[in-house]
Amino acid sequence: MPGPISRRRMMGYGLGAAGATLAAGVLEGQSAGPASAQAWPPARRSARRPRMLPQPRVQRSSHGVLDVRLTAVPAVVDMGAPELVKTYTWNKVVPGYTWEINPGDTLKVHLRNRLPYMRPPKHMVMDRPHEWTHTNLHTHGLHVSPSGNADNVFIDIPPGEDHRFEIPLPEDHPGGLSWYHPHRHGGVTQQLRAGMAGMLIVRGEIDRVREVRAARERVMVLQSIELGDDYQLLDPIPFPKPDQAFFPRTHALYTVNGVLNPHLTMYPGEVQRWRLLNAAEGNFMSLHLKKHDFHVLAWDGLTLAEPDTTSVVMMSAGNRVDMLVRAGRPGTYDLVLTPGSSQDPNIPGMPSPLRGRPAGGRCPCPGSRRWTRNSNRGPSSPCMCWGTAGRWGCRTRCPSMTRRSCRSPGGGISPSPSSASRTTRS
Ligand SMILES: [Cu+2]
Repeated sequence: MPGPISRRRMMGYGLGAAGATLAAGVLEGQSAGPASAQAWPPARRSARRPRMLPQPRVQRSSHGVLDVRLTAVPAVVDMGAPELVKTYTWNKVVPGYTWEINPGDTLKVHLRNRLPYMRPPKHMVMDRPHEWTHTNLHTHGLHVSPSGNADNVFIDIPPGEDHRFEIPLPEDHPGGLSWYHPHRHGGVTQQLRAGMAGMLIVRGEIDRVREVRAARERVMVLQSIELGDDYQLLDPIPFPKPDQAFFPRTHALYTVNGVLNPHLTMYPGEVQRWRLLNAAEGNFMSLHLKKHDFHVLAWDGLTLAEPDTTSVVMMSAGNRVDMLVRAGRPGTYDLVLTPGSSQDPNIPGMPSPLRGRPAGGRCPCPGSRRWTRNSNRGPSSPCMCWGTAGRWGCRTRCPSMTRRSCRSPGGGISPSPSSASRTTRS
């Protein structure tokens, strides 16, 4: 691992260019799958939007211990979507609280599973969704023991039961970003797409660099919350029919700290430290801030030898990025999030939000073989085409689909996303 960024390396290092609008879109698709078995309170309209970027509540260690209670529980959450969202949460919030801890500390978690009871499946197949309301805890990124009552992903906590985890961190644990999420096989995807994830910050040397310490910190947990027609989490379908998905959904909400399209304000010239996590299940997320650069300090909790200046960061699922951003001239700038997925939507059982009536037509993308358009949603509905060269091709919205935006070789995220505020995924 490269050494931490020293103060000397930081000096004379100019940060590039403001007020930023975080853009995380709503994807509309067609109805899929049965209603959830969960009995939700009646849906109400969501309030106030757009809104300022909230920060998850922080739980800090004291006297060498971070002792928290973590409850897996269904809740109704206001994400700024057209309706309130009914989903599974940690402690009734999405994302979960931010945990902040020091090297040598012990993390104690009293996990209570209050998700709905499920009957054991008649035909349990290991690689299909099963017992998705059982849970456990993984501290993704921590260099800790994977056995006993520590970061043991084989622990099973059925609904109604509790478990006490005790996870000591080594004294020489590097500072950086990790995160926590359920890792109980059979239900990981279901609980991640519900929103059960939180940031886990280990403080360390990088935090003591004066320029880094001076920057105001903002945590940004990027998620893809997958929901049915009524904005409720749907149950998985372990044995889907050809036109069904394992994980049915009609809405995918790309949220930042649990809300859609939040706004963030900075003073001109102000430097902020943005600490990002891609907690979406199986989604890449590409990010860039209009007319600004990112100065990346660390990836996945590993501090770089020197800041890496870039205009785009591409985060795979589970990636964490720590960066400095300097606001430029006064104005409003979009922080554009372009999601993508390696899952080919043509494979039966794979989640496809765009499983609409194929409208036909010749695909406008060079070298591609198929073009499907969700014809129910009018001319601005998302469409996509798949290249023959790769597992997945470009995706953009019909009206602006151009040759240029489709030229990513072998598939990939379109280099010129068509919309800042509405985004699509496979
Ligand atoms: Cu993980």
